Amino acid sequence: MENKIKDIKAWQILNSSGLPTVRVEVEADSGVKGFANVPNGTSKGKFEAHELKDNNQSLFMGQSVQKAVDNVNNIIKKELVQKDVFNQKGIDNILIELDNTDNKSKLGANAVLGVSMAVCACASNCLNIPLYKYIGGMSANIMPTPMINIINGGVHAQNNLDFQEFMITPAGALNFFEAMMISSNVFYSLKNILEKEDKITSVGLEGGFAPDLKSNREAIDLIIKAIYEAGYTSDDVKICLDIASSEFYEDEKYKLKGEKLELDRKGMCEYLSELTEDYPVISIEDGMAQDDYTGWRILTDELKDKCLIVGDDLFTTNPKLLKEGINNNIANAILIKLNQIGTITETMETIEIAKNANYKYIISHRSNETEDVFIADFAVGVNSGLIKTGSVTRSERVAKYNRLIEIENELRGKYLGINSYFKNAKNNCKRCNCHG
Ligand code: 2PG
Ligand code: MG
Repeated sequence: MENKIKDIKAWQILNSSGLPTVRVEVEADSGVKGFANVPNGTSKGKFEAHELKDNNQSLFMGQSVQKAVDNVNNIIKKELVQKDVFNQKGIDNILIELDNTDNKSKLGANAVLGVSMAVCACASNCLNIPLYKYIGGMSANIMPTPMINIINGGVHAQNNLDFQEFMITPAGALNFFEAMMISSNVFYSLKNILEKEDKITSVGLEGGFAPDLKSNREAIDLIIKAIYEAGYTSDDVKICLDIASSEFYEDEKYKLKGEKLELDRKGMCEYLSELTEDYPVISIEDGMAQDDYTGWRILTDELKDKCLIVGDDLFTTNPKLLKEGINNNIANAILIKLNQIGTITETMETIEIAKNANYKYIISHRSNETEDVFIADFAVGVNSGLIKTGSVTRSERVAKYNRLIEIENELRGKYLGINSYFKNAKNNCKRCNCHG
């Protein structure tokens, strides 16, 4: 069976931050189309694939992506027309060779990924099957557990919190929809608490609240209080953190504004370790900076049996970097972002490497998103079991959750909850006496 690509078009659209990104349409011979929008990061890893921007200050303050769009319309299209839309790997390899750089800097990862995703979407539409089924076939049967961002800090908000994302994960939920209900209940319980304490309830880039607080610990205390006031316990709802520590690592020191601390790598490791003792923290992402490999090794040794140690900036979804990390016993989980590497095939390769090494893999959004729900289907298709895609507010985030609700209704997929991914999870809540 074959269905050749007839046409490829790209144009600029706006992302959730009101800045331009790439949208691609791929049309097959049969007239069936597939679309994809490319997301963009704010706190980017050093080794991420390159997002090509025009750097012309008179166009969207230098942020326009017309060059990437032109690369799709003029260079990529010529090479892919008449190619079989079902040959994802072959198409991705043509894209990789055409770019021929280590980080997709010639054509732009935004151009390349837009095409790779739109080809995949077009192929599933040609077969008239849902995208998750096209990606995962019969083995796509697990609903992911969401990690839901309820407080934003770091470079995702204009507040004084150092950590970028304070998330909850409803461990006790029976299914995906219930997980969303629990998360929404805790979100509104937190809103109530913030209002009572006269704190602002405006939100950051990913839809979590962005109050000014005294410390990262205060943020976690408020979340614990919100969990209990919503009628749950730390058995039902656990905490995940994206420390995004590369953003505050300077001169080999971790500089925490709120706590007014300057920690060396050992100190930072102890600080994080204490958080896991005091709170039901089940996942720590980028606890150490991308340049602090020694710090990563210490952190992994210390915490690998207690929680997920997730590499985001550290691995940037790159198969080589992940292999290196595995060989050095660094982390035990990886965050997967398609635009960090630039094609579906390479992303799948990284996931295979993670699976074989028994590393967990979490499918993730970017801080600047669109209404595209590709990653919801992708998470189910690759059986990730875990997804991080923002708060329960802001439509570009909620669109992914709503797609997952739709998939759950259709698939009746198994929902495992985070405890099944991490059996050693503890229910500690030593510091916070809010629940009596
Ligand atoms: C992260 C992401 C997504 P950004 O660090 O994990 O939450 O943020 O897209 O800004 O890199
Ligand atoms: Mg991150």
